[in-house]
Amino acid sequence: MADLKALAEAIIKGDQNAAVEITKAALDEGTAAESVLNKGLIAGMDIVGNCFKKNEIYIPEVLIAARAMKSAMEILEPELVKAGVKPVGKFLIGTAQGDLHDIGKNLVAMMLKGAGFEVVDLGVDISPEKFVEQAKATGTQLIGMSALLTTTMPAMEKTVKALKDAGISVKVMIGGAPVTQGYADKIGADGYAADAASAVDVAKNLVA
Ligand code: B12
Repeated sequence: MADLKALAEAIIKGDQNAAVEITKAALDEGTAAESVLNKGLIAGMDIVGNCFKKNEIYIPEVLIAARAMKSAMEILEPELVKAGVKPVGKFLIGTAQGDLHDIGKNLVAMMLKGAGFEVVDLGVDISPEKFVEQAKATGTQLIGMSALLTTTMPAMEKTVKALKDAGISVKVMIGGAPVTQGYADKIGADGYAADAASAVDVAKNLVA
């Protein structure tokens, strides 16, 4: 019987080899891909997210855990597709127009992937027009925007307006060091989170 607790443990420790080996062994034994995902990978990332939220671990540990998760996901993904497992939701993310800071955005993308979302990462310096175009093209339910510069925050407001003007029914969540809940309220964004682990909770609530 594959040890999915050991898989979660491998993710928490960021042990890429163990994560890949246990995932392969579990699938070879006939364990359902969805169980491997939920009881192994997501369970591990959940703990990583909580420890990060409580400042018990820091960014490097999260990145190492995410790398282990990514390697295991490469093996698991084709099986999930075959089994028709639906993602929790689709999430489109990018940094605000003019903003090249992507470390926080990448962390949020990884944590949401870890929580079972299908993540489309548009990258950096995304214009309101591109967000609108990609929202239409992907049919996403949720968009995330990240800004680290006070000068790029207004681009978030423009993007929220552009999405509304285009009549796209999508929830928008924003974040980044200078961003606050008050700013999210002011520009009409649906959600805000101060860190990547809280972003998962906010995202889950927004698509629920
Ligand atoms: C690394 C860095 C850079 C790197 C970026 C590399 C990269 N690939 O990201 C480089 C060197 C390129 C850079 C460039 C610049 N930078 Co810079 N940079 C930083 C620095 C040191 C760290 C930022 C960071 O990565 N933090 C770590 C991440 C994990 O934190 P975070 O992004 O806040 O993300 C967390 C949360 O906010 C949240 N979150 C983030 N995004 C999202 C999105 C959603 C949807 C949600 C829900 C949550 C969420 O979750 C994350 C994880 O918990 C900061 C200073 C600092 N100590 O913060 C300055 C800083 C942001 N930079 C600054 C400046 C001024 C610049 C430049 C203009 C400098 C220059 N004169 O050229 C350029 C601008 C480039 C551009 N157009 O974007 C200023 C901004 C000042 C301001 N008030 O606007 C800062 C604050 C430095 C300072 N004290 O002056 N920078």
